Amino acid sequence: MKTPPIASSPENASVLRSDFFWGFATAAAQVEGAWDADGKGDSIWDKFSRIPGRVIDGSTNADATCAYDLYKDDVQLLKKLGVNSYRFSLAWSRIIPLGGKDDPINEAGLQYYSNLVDELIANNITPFVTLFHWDTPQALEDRYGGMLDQARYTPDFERYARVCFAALGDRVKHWITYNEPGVYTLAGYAAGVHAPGRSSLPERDDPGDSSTEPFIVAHTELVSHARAVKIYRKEFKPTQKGVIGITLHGNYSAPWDENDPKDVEAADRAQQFEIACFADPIYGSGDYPPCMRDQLGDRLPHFTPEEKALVKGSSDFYGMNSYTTFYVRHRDEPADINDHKGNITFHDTNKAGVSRGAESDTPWLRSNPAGFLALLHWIWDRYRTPIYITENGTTAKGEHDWDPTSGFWLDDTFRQDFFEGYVGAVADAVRSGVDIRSYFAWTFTDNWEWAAGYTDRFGGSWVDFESKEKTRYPKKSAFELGRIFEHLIKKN
Ligand code: PNW
Repeated sequence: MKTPPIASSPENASVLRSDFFWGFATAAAQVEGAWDADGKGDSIWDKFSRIPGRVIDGSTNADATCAYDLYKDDVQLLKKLGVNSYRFSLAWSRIIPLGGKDDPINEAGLQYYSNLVDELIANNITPFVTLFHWDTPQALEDRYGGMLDQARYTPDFERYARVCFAALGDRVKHWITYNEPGVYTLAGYAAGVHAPGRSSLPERDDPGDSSTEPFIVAHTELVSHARAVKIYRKEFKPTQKGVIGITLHGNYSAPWDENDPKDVEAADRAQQFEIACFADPIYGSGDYPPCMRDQLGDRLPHFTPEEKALVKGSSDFYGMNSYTTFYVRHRDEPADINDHKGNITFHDTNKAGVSRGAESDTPWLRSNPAGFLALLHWIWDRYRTPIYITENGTTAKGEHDWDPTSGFWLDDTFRQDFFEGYVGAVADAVRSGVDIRSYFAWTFTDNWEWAAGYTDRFGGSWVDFESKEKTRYPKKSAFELGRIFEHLIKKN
């Protein structure tokens, strides 16, 4: 793995296209709060977070950062940070409280998003809008099991998408259907640690089947994504002229022993299970990777010929979320029935004892710009599709103890170094021909980090969750990122 020069290096000056988008990303359930305001319905995360023991600090997202109320202030803060774009998601149950195709639309919910879009555009900030960032309407979960029922779910998602395109598409030109279908399926239906909290562990979770349900749900996401894209391209794109795609997560997997062909193969297989599972059907072969079929057999759904034709080519860009790198080792034993990762083990150090990177404040996340660079090349070489980086960022140790009354700002050197490294990788990849068109840092402000509650501070701004105003204090890295992109983006 090659460690790229840091972003601020002189050779990176003006390497990014003049219309490169940079900004911060958020998700509705993590920031909005106002969980029942103005007619909003429950999402599966509203319900899940109220179940004792599900969120590590016992918090719910009922308030989060109060972004629903504070959106005008937030747009001013974004402007001050100098971004040219902002990625956020729509809460389906705010727009259609019961979720279904025949259920009523909540005009107040739509109006909120319309106002947010207007406010962004008035401040020269381009909106990137995600339709689905994990918050399925609870009513659909209750009605038919949500995404487990592809036949009933898909028309509901199509109708929701159509309502959003019709209401916002005159101003929104960048659409993302799903955020990280892979994390939604594995955390929600295999591990059971995210909503809707199903798995093969009935003592703790709702009774599911970790060996089949994640793949059923993944299939539903792929097909319903493609149907929403078809609607956009046919009914809206001709006049609205926007682009639409999906965002996939993926970390880089490096072989534990680079001289062992079985580890080299295992590392590539890990990426096929995590990334190609979704990306091959859309950007590649049009089907699941053969190594997944080999291991999973008929537990992996089959695309009908119609589905295959629909899904292949159904994304105008590759939406990429990535955070870290793991060392991966092959296993000699046969795969467990509940294995979803390609029959491998993950390691923090490789055979030579080299660490996978400096520790953040989040156990799975370590800083590794070289792995990020390698992953950019892996994705580009395999799919040759323009890449929008839609999430990348980190937590940093010690931020919970920061004192906002200290009079000094939070000098988050760990995160500044992280950005220098990872954005340096973006610049390096672009210099060698990879087509990258955006970079969104995760995340705008500290927020409600799903099952980790308020214990993970990923923000570019520090939030005083104790204060009624949820006061935001920009961290130094947020300004540094602006300086970096000023250096990198070509001036017209
Ligand atoms: C993303 N992993 O999830 C989500 O899109 C965000 O909503 C979330 O807040 C952010 O990353 C930080 O966690 C991920 O284990 C969760 O590799 C876990 C992983 C990757 C992404």
